[in-house]
Amino acid sequence: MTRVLLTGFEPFDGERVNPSWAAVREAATRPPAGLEFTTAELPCVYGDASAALFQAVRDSDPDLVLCVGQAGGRPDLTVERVAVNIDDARIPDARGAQPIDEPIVPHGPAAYFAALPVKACVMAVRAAGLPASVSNTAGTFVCNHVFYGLMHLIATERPALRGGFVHVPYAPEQVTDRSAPSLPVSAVAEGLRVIAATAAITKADVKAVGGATH
Ligand code: PCA
Repeated sequence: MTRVLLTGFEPFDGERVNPSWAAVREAATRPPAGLEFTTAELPCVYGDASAALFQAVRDSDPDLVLCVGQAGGRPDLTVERVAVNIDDARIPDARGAQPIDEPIVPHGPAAYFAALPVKACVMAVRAAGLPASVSNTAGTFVCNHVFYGLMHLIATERPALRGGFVHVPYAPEQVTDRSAPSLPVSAVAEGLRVIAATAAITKADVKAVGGATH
């Protein structure tokens, strides 16, 4: 059995739902064969979010961690390639903090790559009939903060752990009155299952086109 920790976020920025947590919860009701899922909901708060993640890692001692967050405006599941060592908030977090240009880990590496076969994960989601792509920025808000915290934990304390970050589109109910892309939560949940199953069995990433010109 591969133990997988899936995390999602609480709603933020005035939204009533966060599709990341809704999809994680739904995915966990039907884990793929050979995988055992545990879940945690993270607060949208700098510092507290990674503390909650680290506690969940201690509690469930996973082999693989997939952190998931909402990326409103993106049309597809995006598997993040890189976490950067910077907090630069465009909006305040759920506790009102708005750090500007502060390192997440003082003197830590500028960036970490995901410990995930990102291209293989993207290809597998597409093969399952769902839209996905590689993303080269997880932003500089709480999602990137948690992603960098996870990668720093792997680099400094848990070298056997694999993990990374997936951003997901709005749920349809969030965009009924605006023209923004969305994906049903059940489709996102299926994509997360596929990513977890692919990451669990893929040791070396595939060489496939997935780069960006900008
Ligand atoms: N998305 C935000 C934080 C929480 C979430 O779901 C982000 O992309 O940073």
